[in-house]
Amino acid sequence: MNRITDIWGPRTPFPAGQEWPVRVDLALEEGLPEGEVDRWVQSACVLCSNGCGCDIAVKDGVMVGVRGRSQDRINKGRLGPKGLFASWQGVANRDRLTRPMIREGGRLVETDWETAMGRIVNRSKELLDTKGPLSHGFYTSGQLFLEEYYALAVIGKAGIGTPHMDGNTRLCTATAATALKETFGADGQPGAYEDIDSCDAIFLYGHNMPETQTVLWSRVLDRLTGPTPPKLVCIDPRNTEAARYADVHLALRPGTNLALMHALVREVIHQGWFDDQYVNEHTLGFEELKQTVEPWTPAAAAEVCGVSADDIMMAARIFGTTPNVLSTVLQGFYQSSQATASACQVNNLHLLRGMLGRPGAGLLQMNGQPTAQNNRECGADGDLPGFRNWSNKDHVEELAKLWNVDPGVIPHWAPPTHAMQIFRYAEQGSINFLWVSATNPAVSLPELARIRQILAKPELFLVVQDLYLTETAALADVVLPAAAWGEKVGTFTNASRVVHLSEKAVEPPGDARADLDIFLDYSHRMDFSTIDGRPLLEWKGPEEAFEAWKECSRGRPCDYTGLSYGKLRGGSGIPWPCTEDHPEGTTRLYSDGVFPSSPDYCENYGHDLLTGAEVGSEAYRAMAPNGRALLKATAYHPPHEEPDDEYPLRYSTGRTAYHFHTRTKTARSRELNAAAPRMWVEVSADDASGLGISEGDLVRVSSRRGRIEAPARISGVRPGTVFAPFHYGYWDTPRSGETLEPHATGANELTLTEWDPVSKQPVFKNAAVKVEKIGDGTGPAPAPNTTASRPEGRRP
Ligand SMILES: Nc1nc2c(c(=O)[nH]1)N[C@H]1C(S)=C(S)[C@@H](COP(=O)(O)OP(=O)(O)OC[C@H]3O[C@@H](n4cnc5c(=O)[nH]c(N)nc54)[C@H](O)[C@@H]3O)O[C@H]1N2
Ligand SMILES: Nc1nc2c(c(=O)[nH]1)N[C@H]1C(S)=C(S)[C@@H](COP(=O)(O)OP(=O)(O)OC[C@H]3O[C@@H](n4cnc5c(=O)[nH]c(N)nc54)[C@H](O)[C@@H]3O)O[C@H]1N2
Ligand code: SF4
Ligand SMILES: [Mo]
Repeated sequence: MNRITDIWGPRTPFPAGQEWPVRVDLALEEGLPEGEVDRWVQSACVLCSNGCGCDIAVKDGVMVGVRGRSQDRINKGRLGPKGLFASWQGVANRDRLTRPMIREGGRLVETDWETAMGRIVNRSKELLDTKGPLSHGFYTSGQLFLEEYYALAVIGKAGIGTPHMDGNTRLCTATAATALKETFGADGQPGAYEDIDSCDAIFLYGHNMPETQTVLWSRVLDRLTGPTPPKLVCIDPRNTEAARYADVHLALRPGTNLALMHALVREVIHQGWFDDQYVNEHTLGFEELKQTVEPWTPAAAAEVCGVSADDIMMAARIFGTTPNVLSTVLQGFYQSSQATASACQVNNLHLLRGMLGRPGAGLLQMNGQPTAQNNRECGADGDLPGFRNWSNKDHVEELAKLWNVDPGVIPHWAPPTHAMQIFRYAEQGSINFLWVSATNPAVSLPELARIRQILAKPELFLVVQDLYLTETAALADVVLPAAAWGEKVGTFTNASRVVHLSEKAVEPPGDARADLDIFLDYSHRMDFSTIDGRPLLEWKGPEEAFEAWKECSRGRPCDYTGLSYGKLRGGSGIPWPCTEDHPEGTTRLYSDGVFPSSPDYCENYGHDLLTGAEVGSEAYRAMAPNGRALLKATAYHPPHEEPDDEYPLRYSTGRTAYHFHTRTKTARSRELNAAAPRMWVEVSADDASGLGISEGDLVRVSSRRGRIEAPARISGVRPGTVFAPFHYGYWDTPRSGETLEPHATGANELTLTEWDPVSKQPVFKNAAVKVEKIGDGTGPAPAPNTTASRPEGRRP
């Protein structure tokens, strides 16, 4: 079977309440029989937050393929196209970085570790002496392992003492974490993937699950094609694969999510579909919520969102009257206007109906990246380790005791610095040392012309730790070659809180070293120490780091104390919290209706959802939430940049099934690259005919920040909206006959420097643009003919 065109593989339908059947997927180097594989090494896929359990095939010391693990609760053997093709092909590659590099006379040249680390440590010590900790920033990932984040968190927070630490998780799931904190008091996914198996309706809020969690969608498809299919509601301006199966598709205007959510909540209240007793016993804020949504009749929302009032009422009826609804929320909400407020309304819908903590009644504030959850837990981003509250002195003291350092070193005098502000400080010159690990901001941050200028500043000492010489690495002062997945050991946690162990299958290429080893080496060379003068980090390897982390997590919502490397070997992944009392982990949170909101325990005292102003300890304590959840809401406001005469179209960005982010792995898989080899932009048939554009014509899309050029795909995107995949950086050369500008294919040339006031997540999904034709096409656009990007009117 061709798993490029058949993304989800063959169906294994099943009815509500039964277990998802096993189906084992396998990909091996062409022509290699399964029997000739030397070894199978346990792991899980790191190409999205689904975290499918898999075994890596090794032959002659090289990764040669991958097979799904039938015993894993997450995927029951299945893998999607990225897992099958890019997981191993994306790293077992000859262009990997194999030696450290340093900038000499303006050029990057290869060197040894001693020299490269020497440069880093010299600069770091000099800056700490002359300017202090605030000169240092760390920008990490959602793709490292738990052990690596924890090491980095201890280094940054207890070694250096800088609040300037964040991850690309800020671009990804900051809103998921924030919405959970605002509503329940702490991060932690309430629901579980198992909820798909028993739900009666599924709501997808800005989540293109068929393309972005392909194996999760296979699970949904197996329910949809089974004897008791759930209802499906899809909220997305494009004609996604999910929209095809939907009972209601709300193809709203990008940037209007909150207006729609207000109408759904209002209907559930007005029709009396909410659970009075649950609301009284387990929540606070019902009256304010009711007032906030009151103006949002279905007709009012229909007008703002550009959808029909009947469809809104139908969606509300499904939510309000179906016994068990599963909701999944992702970037169409998190990267759009009023992100946290919109995501909180999804939490509110579930609270109103008391739909949490039982099979099928699931809430998934989704993750995107494979290990985003761990960065949030371990605190190498803008969180404190173990979901601790930076404005709670006792929490900070707990950490200081654990690490045996002075609490004053741990930055907690102000909120941690978010990624967009870190880049701003680098722009202004207060941050002079920026260490970027496992992320490619020169392609993935908004307003790229500005980001390039910041990264290239001579006053900024830039360290980049990656597998490849990326667009970002090309601007670095020091480049560190990292070992990849399959070349190192560690654990990570998926969007369903399920922890997997990934073992080492092969040696890293050349001198490349595991990220953990690099961080530990830096800590030793910097002489970071405890109060007693012992080295701050004495771990010998990942397992010791994991054991240390378990202690840090003890008693917190993400309690790992019942887990161990030994326990994670052999079987399935295990969901946290996992403790002595719950040795097999916990599938769903909040079954008892008790939330982690008590002031001494909560991760955060919350914010005003409109402005982001902090609530503060006193005001929070005065509310006495004590185990109840908060029904928070705020008024709708239109997106910051709306279409006008000059820029009349709405611009939104996102993904295709065939590529992962900036393509460092997927473009190195022959099969995946062939499926989506070059940049394209999607316009509706209506807009195309108005602009005189035919399929494949070269168009220029411009915003107030820049422009891109690419062939047009006439797709099922909502009229008035232009969609661009953000995967394409600047290594792509134009086809003969095309004259493209140097940065013409980066979707983020056009996006704006703007973020949600609460989660600080950048707004990648709303901007105003204009489109003009600049050349005739030479054939169809190089866009996939499957999924949401397929040509308008085409059915697979
Ligand atoms: N194939 C593939 N899979 C991936 C990834 C990848 O790069 N490639 N990345 C992983 C990561 S890190 C992430 S974060 C996830 C992201 O996964 P998703 O969130 O599913 O992916 P996106 O394409 O960013 O956005 C989802 C949808 O939002 C819609 N949308 C745009 N604007 C709006 C709006 O204003 N309102 C609403 N309601 N919808 C809107 C878009 O049409 C799009 O279909 O995917 C993960 N999985
Ligand atoms: N316009 C627009 N922009 C977006 C988005 C969007 O929807 N629209 N989505 C945003 C989201 S949700 C995300 S998550 C970001 C993703 O954006 P990025 O994080 O910039 O994307 P990646 O290409 O995944 O970058 C990861 C880098 O880490 C390297 N790497 C992989 N594994 C390892 C490892 O083990 N060690 C080390 N040291 N390096 C490793 C890879 O080679 C790659 O260069 O983009 C964001 N930007
Ligand atoms: S669904 Fe995600 S984790 Fe699973 S194989 Fe695909 S990319 Fe990997
Ligand atoms: Mo993401």
